Amino acid sequence: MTDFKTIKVELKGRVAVVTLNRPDSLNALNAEVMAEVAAAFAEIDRNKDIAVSVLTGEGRAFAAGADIKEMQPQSFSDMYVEDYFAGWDRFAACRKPVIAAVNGFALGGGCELAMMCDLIIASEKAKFGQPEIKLGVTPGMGGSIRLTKAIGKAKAMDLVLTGRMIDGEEADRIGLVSRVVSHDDLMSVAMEAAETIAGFSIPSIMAAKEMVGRALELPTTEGVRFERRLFQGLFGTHDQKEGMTAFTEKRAPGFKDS
Ligand code: CO8
Repeated sequence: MTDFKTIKVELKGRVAVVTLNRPDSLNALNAEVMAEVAAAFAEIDRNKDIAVSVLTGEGRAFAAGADIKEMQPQSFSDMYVEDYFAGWDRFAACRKPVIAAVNGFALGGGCELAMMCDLIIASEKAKFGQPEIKLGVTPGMGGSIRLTKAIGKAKAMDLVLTGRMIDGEEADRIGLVSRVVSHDDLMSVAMEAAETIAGFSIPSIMAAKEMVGRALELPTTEGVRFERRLFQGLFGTHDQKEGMTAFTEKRAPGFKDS
């Protein structure tokens, strides 16, 4: 794995742990972080030995948003013509599951980054919010869409229009996160979930991620068809035979990711 300046990447068995590492600026997401995260996840997608990732932040933030100091002087054409921050779409397109382990502030682009992940496990110290309205702008990394799909219009409007922060408990109650856990247990719970997923067959892990992702975008009939095609396709794998044979033989499966 390449060495990076603004993130740390560690491999733990079949799990990649990626840590945003600009703690002095609360892991604010600048162009360099975006490029490094996109490059790291492109490598993770290509690496046959990695099944799943955990994304977290160093220090007291997951990420306190896009880097306001970097954005402040930008013009309309910097934003529009150069499509500033479109690189985050490359992260969102990662085909293997990503677990966000949200250790602190996840604000603005930080909340939007967590929502690009597949599971969100929050520390009870986590703080979520879309405070861009206070800066004279709005969410710009998919927050208005992903947040509204995750928690519904009434709750999304509350967060986007008031800019207020919510804690991990409230985020859990309204369905923004998968689980909330004590701060000290955050990484062990995230790793346990990651290792559980990593124990399965990579083609089925990727198919599961793809179909749940498409569920948010397709009408029901099309979504059900899409799911069925992927399900049927898995009958072309060794691991479907092995998984079902192991069940009937009352033994653990030996998956080969093929
Ligand atoms: N950008 C740049 N620097 C930041 C950011 C940020 N988003 N957040 C914190 N920092 C820096 C601070 O400036 C400070 O640096 P310094 O020590 O040099 O002054 C350092 O981090 C520590 O922060 P604070 O001293 O402010 O720490 P506090 O504990 O007092 O406050 C807060 C913590 C409440 C999190 C506070 O820092 C804060 O409000 N941060 C900004 C949160 C925010 O508004 N986020 C949204 C940003 S806009 C955005 O994300 C848009 C996304 C869409 C972009 C799409 C582009 C196409």
